Amino acid sequence: MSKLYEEAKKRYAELGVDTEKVLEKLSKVKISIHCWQGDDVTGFENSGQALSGGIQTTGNYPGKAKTPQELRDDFKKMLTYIPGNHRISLHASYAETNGKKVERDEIQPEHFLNWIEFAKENNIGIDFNPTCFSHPKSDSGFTLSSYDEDIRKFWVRHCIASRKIADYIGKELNDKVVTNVWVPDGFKDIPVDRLAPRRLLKDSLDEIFAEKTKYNIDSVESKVFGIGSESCVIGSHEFYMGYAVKNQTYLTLDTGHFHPTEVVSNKLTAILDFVPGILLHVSRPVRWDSDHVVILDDELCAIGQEIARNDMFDKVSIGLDFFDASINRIAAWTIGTRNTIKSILLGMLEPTEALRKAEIDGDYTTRLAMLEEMKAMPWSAVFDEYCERNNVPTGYKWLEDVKKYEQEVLLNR
Ligand code: RNT
Ligand code: ZN
Repeated sequence: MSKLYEEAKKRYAELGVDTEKVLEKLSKVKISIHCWQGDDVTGFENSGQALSGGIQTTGNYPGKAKTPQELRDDFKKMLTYIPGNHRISLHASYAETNGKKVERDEIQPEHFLNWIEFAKENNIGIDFNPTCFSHPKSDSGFTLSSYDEDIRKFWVRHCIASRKIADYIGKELNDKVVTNVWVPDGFKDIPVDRLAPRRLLKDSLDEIFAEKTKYNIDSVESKVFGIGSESCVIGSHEFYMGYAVKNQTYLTLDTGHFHPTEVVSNKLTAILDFVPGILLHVSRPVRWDSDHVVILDDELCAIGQEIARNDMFDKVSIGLDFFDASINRIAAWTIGTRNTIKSILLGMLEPTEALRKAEIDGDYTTRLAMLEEMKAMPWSAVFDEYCERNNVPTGYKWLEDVKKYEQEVLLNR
């Protein structure tokens, strides 16, 4: 135990916070780390199809993973910098088909056996996502809400196949797998009919979720706009919130998918009691982009506080969704994931009961004073201690190792 930690432990104890209990609790929090930061959302279909669906990676940083093995190597490397035990979120487009062309509506569990093996070896869970973009059948900008019945049905079949894969994975790992449905559907310019496509999307979702699954958990993700869907997104927040409440699916809240002054931290408690669970896509919006690398900003801290204060860990699944191709991808993953863990730790280190008491008593002076003092508490010593106990680097040390890996592995690709 470091001197700094000992000191921090005392300081927190004075406020009634037991850092040992916090570290114990933190060790149970699993982050669902997205696989797609490692290869710029390319996947392994080798179709030559560019990333589409109104999301974009920019930058050409060398060393991106081009094969499933490279992606797994990089993911594994990244995990050595992350304290705790976590999960990997896969997209259907990361299927391994042995060079054979397998259409998206025909993917099978067998195409994910290497990923299952990888998860078992590294003792991590898996979450899943159908891939309804970067495909000729999504070129019109519409998938599950398409007026073209062939196209709509194709994507329905793809999502059903994805759920079956998720269910299989769950059975293999004896674990729940959250399958997140996000579609890019929307209009660039002002549509005449917003209702019909929304009804089509609803019908598609009903068809997709018709069959019961055992290990799979369904979730639906909204968006406010995308590139090419600036005027109307079919799967908007109200649409999916209504759908999730009515059908009791999980609701995915991507922190990059709302208006600039709207925050997900304020939505968690509003929705929590009306859905079986929430999947977070922790991200960072910057102007048109919803997917910058997550930094430890006010909103991230507020999310950590909300989850910790209300002990929502059972109902909120914390997933990540960002992709930056202009910096070292392993570093991007590490920064965003460590920050997310830090935000949870910060939330847990709060003397919530004392703060709540001040609030109930109407003593907002104390509440504000305490909240501000908390910002300068020695929480980083607690984070370092957590890293040390988990045998992962503290401070900047992970970066040196990333640079070494870049020289030895990434630049030779
Ligand atoms: C897109 C959604 C979606 C994707 C990933 C790749 O705006 O956020 O979650 O980013 O599925
Ligand atoms: Zn997302």
